[in-house]
Amino acid sequence: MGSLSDPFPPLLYPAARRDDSIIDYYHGVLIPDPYRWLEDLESPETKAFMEAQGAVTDSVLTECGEWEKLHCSITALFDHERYEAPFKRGEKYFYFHNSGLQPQSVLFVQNSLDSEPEVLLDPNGLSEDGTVALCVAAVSRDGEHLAYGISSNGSDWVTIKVMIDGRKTESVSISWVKFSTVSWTADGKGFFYSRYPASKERDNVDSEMETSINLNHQLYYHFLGTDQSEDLLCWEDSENPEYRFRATVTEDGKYIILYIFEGCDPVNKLYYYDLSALSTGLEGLKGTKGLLPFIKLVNTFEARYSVIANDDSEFTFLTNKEAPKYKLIRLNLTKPDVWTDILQEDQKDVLQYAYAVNGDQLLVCYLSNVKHILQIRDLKTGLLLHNLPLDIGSVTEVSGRREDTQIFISFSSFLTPGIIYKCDLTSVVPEIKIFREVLVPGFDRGEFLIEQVFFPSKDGTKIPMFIVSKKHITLDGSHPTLLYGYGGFNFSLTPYFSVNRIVLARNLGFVFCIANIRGGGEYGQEWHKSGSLSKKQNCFDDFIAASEFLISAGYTNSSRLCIEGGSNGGLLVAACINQRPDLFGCALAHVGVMDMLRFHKFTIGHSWTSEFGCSDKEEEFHWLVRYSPLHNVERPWQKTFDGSIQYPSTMLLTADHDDRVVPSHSFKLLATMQYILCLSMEKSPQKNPIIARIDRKAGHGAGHPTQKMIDEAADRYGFVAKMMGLSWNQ
Ligand code: X99
Repeated sequence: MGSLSDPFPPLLYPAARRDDSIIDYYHGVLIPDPYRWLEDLESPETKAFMEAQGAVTDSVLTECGEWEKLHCSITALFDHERYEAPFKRGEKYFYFHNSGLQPQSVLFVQNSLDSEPEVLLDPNGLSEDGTVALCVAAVSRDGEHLAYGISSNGSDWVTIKVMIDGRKTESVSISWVKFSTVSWTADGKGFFYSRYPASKERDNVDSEMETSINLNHQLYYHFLGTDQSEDLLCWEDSENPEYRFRATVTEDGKYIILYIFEGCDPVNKLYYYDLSALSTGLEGLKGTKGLLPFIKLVNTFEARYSVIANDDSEFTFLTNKEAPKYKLIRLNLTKPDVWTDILQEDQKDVLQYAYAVNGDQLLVCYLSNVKHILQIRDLKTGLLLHNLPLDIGSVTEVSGRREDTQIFISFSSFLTPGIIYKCDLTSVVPEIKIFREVLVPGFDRGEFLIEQVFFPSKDGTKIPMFIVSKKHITLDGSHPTLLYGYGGFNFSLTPYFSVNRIVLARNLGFVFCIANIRGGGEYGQEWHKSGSLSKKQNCFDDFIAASEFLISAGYTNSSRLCIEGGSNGGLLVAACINQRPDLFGCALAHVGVMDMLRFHKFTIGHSWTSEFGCSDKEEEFHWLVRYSPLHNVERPWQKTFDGSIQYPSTMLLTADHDDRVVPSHSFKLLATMQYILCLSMEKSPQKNPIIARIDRKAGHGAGHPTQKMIDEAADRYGFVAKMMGLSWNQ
C-alpha cells in the first residue's frame, strides 16, 4: 500500500557502481555480489558512497516539518535526573547518575547512603563530544581500587584503566580488550580480563574501523602497578580459535570460574581453578609461562551453567540442562558426578537469575508472560520464603551480594521511568521501600493505557504483544502505530520506559507496540529455538501476524503502520518488508544483519552461526538465502496483480564505527534496493524513499551519548511523521 501521499518528487539516488565480476558459488548456486566493494570501509569509493547517500538523506530530512518539534520535545523530556542502583564495596557505595542531558553518566562514590556523594569518575571529561564511554567499571572488594573500561566511537574495543587508593589514576593502559568482564581477586592485587591478540596491521584500536574476524580470545590477569606486558596469560585455545572466555572470582575469593562460549546460544563449558592451592597467590606465577591448570567440570556445549553461590566446594548453579525454562542445581566439586535439583524447572515461568544475598537467602527472578516476578527463597533448600510485590514491568538491575543484608532493585516499565527499591532482608517480612524514583517532568502516566494481547501467528502459536496507547482511543483503524520487535538470541523484550515513544504517543497520536515474537527468550529455550536456524522464518511470520492483528483489531491501517527493530531486529524489519511490502507504511531498520551469506566473515559474526546457521554448509545456505534481506529484494509490482504496490518508506540506520554488525550490511542492502526498485527502470512505481542514516563517530548503540540519541530519534520519527502525513497536536 505504501504511504498515503507522495510527499516528494522522486529522489535522485546516487548510482553505485555494480561490479558484475563478483559472483560466488555456493553449493551449486551462483550468487552475484555486485556491491562487494562496499565492504571496504576505508576506500575512497565507499567514503564517496556514504557522502552521496548522506546528501540524499539530508535532502529528505530538511523536508520533515515536525523534526524541530520532535527534537525539542524529546530533549525536554530527556532532561531529567537518572540514577542506577547503588552497589556496596567495602564500606562505600557507588552509583551512576546522569543529571539529564549529560552525554554519559557519571560514577559517584559515598561513604554511607546519606553522606555527601563525590564524583569518582566523570567520562564526560574524556572527550569533547561525549563519544568516549565508560563501558566497564569494576571496584575491588575493599572499595579502594577501580578498573574501568572505556570505548571510543561506540566500538566494541575497550581500553582498561586503573584508579588505585581511592582516586589516583595509574598510567597503565590495557589494550585489545573485547567482550570482557573484569573480575578482581579478593586480595585486590589484580584482576582478570579478556582480550584478542594485537592486530599486526594496526597498533591503535581507536584509529580506524576494524572489520576483520575476531579469533583467538585470551584470558589474562593484570597485576596492579605493573605494565600490560607483565600480565599473566591464564587461558587460550589455539585449536578452537572461535571460543570466547570470561572469568569470575567466586564471592569467597577461593575459586576462579572460567566460562567458555562458542556461539551465542545459552550453552557454555565451565572450568574452575582453586586459588587457595597457590601459597603465594597469583603473584607467585608472575613471569612464568603456561596456562592456569583449570579443572574441567563441564566440558561439552550442552547447556548453560552459571555459578550462583558456593560454600567452599559446594556449588549452586543456574542451568538449562534438561530444563528449557531453567532450574537451580547443586554439586560438590569433590563429587562432580552427583547433581541435585534445588529449585525445579517451573512449568510456565522462565527462571532468569538468582543472587545469593543476606547469608543464606536467594533473590530469584522469573519471567512470567513477559513480566518479571521476584521472590526470596532459601539458598539451602530452594524453598519459597517471600514474594516481593512488583508492578507489571521489568527488573532492570539487582545489586546485592551474600554479605549484604540490604539490596537494591531497579524497576521500570512503559509508564514507569524508573524506581530503585531498597529491600531490608533482616526483618521477618522483607521491607521494601522506594529509595529513589526517576521523575520525568511533563509526563503524566494517567494519559496512557497498557494492554497485553495474545494473537495467533501463521501456524496458530499464540504470540504476546504489549500495546500502549492514549486512553479512550476509538479503534477505527486510523492511528499511526509503531511496532517494535527483535526475535532472536534468546533475548526477551520486557516493558521499559522510552522518552521517544511517550512523545510519539502524546504529540503525534501514536500507538506503540512490542511483539514478543519467537527467537527471543520470553518462554525459555524452546521459544528461542522455535525462531532460530531452520525455523527463523517463524520470527517473520510472527511479526507479520502482529501487524495484521493491529490492522484487523482497528488500531491502524497499513499506510500508518511503521515497523522498527535493531541489530537482529534490523534483519527482522528488512526481511518483513521484502516479504510483505504491502503491509507497512514505514520501516526503520537499525544496524541490521542484512547479508546472511557473509555475516560470519566480519568481527564477531562467526558467533551468530549458532542462531542463523552458516552459508558454508549446504543445508544452511538454503535456509539463509531464502530470507537474507540482501538476496530477496524484488519489485513488488511485478510479483502481484496489483501494479501499484511499492516498498514502504524505508530508513536503514547504521554508523561508521559499528564493529558488531559492520555497516557494509546496510550499505549493500541500500544500494541493492535503490538499484532494483528505482534506478534500474524508468518511471519506477517506487515513490516512497529508500534512504540511509549513516552516523559518524558512532557504533552499534552502546555508549551512544545522549545528544546522539536525541538527534537520531528526531531524524527517524521526523521522517516517519512526514511519510505518514502526521501533524503535531499541542
Ligand atoms: C554478540 O555478538 C555478543 C558479543 N559479546 C560477547 C558481547 O560475546 O557483547 C561478550 C562477552 C563478554 C562481554 C560482552 C560480550 N551478541 C550478543 C549478538 C546478540 C547477543 C549480537 O550482537 F547474543 F545478544 N548480534 C548482532 C547478533 C546479530 C546482530
